[in-house]
Amino acid sequence: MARKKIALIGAGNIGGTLAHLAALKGLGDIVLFDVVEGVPQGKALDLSQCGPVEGFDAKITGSNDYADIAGADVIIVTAGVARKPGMSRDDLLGINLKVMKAVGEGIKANAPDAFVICITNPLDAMVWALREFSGLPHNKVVGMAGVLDSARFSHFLADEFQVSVKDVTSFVLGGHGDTMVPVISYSTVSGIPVPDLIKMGRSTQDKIDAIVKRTRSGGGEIVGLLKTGSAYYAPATSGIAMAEAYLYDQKRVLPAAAYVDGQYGVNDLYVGVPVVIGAGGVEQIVEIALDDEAKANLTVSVDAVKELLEACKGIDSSL
Ligand code: TXD
Repeated sequence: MARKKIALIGAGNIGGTLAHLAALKGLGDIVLFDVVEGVPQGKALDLSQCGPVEGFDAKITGSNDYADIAGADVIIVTAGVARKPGMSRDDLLGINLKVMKAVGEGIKANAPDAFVICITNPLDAMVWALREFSGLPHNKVVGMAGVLDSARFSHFLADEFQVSVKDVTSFVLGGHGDTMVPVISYSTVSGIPVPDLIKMGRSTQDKIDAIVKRTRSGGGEIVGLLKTGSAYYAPATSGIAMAEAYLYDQKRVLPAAAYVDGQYGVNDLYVGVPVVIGAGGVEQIVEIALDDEAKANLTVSVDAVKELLEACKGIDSSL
C-alpha cells in the first residue's frame, strides 16, 4: 500500500511542528507548502535530516506550488498572518480571508478528496470560509480548536487534582476564543464529574472557576509570555490527533469546529461541538444535553461566531 500523503499549508511555527510530529509518528510522506520561498524547502531539508537519527523514511518536501499537494489524504492549514499591534480585527479578517481563498482554490484544484483540518485564526470563521472556497463536502472540512482547548483544561485540572492527565477527560464547547464554553459537569477524573469532586472536597468552586477562566484565555497567556508569536507545540499535537483519527478510522469523539445545521439549535454555522472523526471525516455531531448555564454560554459563543461571519461576508461578497 502506498504511503499516505500529508500536506501542510503554512510552514510557520505550527506547520513545522506538524511536519516533525507527522514524520515521527510515520503518518506518511509530507509536503510543506508556504508562499515564502525557501522556508518550506529549508524546514523540509532540516526535518528530512532527522530521519537517519529517528529512523523514519518519510519523504518530506518543501514547496511553493500547489501542484505538489496533489492527491493529499490529509491537509492541515495554518497559513495566514497573526494579529499585529495596530491591526484591527477586520484588517486581520480581510488578510486571512484572502489567504483562505487562495488555499481553498489550491485544495479544490489539486486535492479535492482530502480531509482538511483548518487551524488558522479566527478559527470558526476561517474554517467556514475555507469550506466555501474549497467547495469540499462539509464533513471533510473541520477546524481544530476544541482538542487544544480541552487539552489545556485537562492539563490544569490534572494539576489541580494531582492526578495523571491520562485520567482526566474534559469537555469544551463553542467558538475558539474568550467565549468558549468549558462544561464542568462533563469533565471528569476517571468518570467522576468535577462537581462531585468539589463535593468530595478535592477542590473548590472558586478554584475550578479560576481554571475555567485560565482555559478560556489559554492562548493569550502564552502569547503574553512568548511576545513574538502564539502557542505551537500543543496546537500541532492537537491537529495531529485529528489527522490520526481520520487516517486510522479511529472514530474518536473529539471537540472540533464542525458544520452544524440543526443540532444545538444552531443552523448553517461552524462551531465547536463534540464530533466523531473516522474514515468518513466528521461522521457524526454528538448532541449532548446541556444545563441552562451551558446553553446560555453556548448562545453567547454562537453569537460571537455569527458576528465574525457577518464581518467576513461584508469583506468578501462572494461568501
Ligand atoms: O487553536 C487554534 N486553532 C490555534 C490557532 C492555536 C494557536 C495558533 N492559531 C493560529 O494558527 C494562529 O493565530 C495563526 O493564524 C495560525 C498559524 O500559527 P503559526 O504560529 O504557525 O503562525 P506562523 O508561524 O506565522 O505561520 C504562518 C505561516 C507563515 O509561514 C506564512 O508565511 C504562511 O503561514 N502564509 C501562507 N502560507 C500559504 N499561503 C498563504 N497565502 C500564506 N500567507 C501566509
